Amino acid sequence: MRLFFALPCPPAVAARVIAWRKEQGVDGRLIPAANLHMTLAFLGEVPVERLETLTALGDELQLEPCTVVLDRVERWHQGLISVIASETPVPLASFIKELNQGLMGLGFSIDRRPFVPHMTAARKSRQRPLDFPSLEWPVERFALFVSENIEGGVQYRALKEWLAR
Ligand code: 2AM
Repeated sequence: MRLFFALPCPPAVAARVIAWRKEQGVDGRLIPAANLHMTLAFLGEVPVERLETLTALGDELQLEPCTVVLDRVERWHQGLISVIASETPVPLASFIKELNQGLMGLGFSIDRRPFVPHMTAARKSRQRPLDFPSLEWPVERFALFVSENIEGGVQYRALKEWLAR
């Protein structure tokens, strides 16, 4: 199973991002509303037997409610349009530290690059949108997602969700 921990995008934020994409005429492969998320830790292919240890880790972790402010847009490799938060709220930074420590303790390899809070809005886009209006993302939950191939694309499905507390 191709797994990752992420923040599911709140519907109100998704609606704003989709409206912004339209206004800006963002082209390429637009990420469907239901797939919008912010990756916290990407695990890659994981044997199904390991699922229980991962959900147990999620049970142990505590994410304090906070607000991420998406405030700029960049065009990355292969035309990936990413909306970015220039700052990581302290509760989210400590959560990611604990998540990574937990994952390492379970033998998973983690991304060594510094965490940049971002959400992919489109891929294979030919140009960078001009700007992105500042947008608040209330962080109220995190989830363990599975990436599944479906007809005509990919679907990210939350296997388990936890409320911030
Ligand atoms: P992206 O948002 O930057 O595209 C599901 O595929 C999620 O995991 C996506 O959000 C994707 O990041 C991220 N992801 C996919 N492959 C990855 C990799 N090799 N390293 C880190 N994140 C990855």
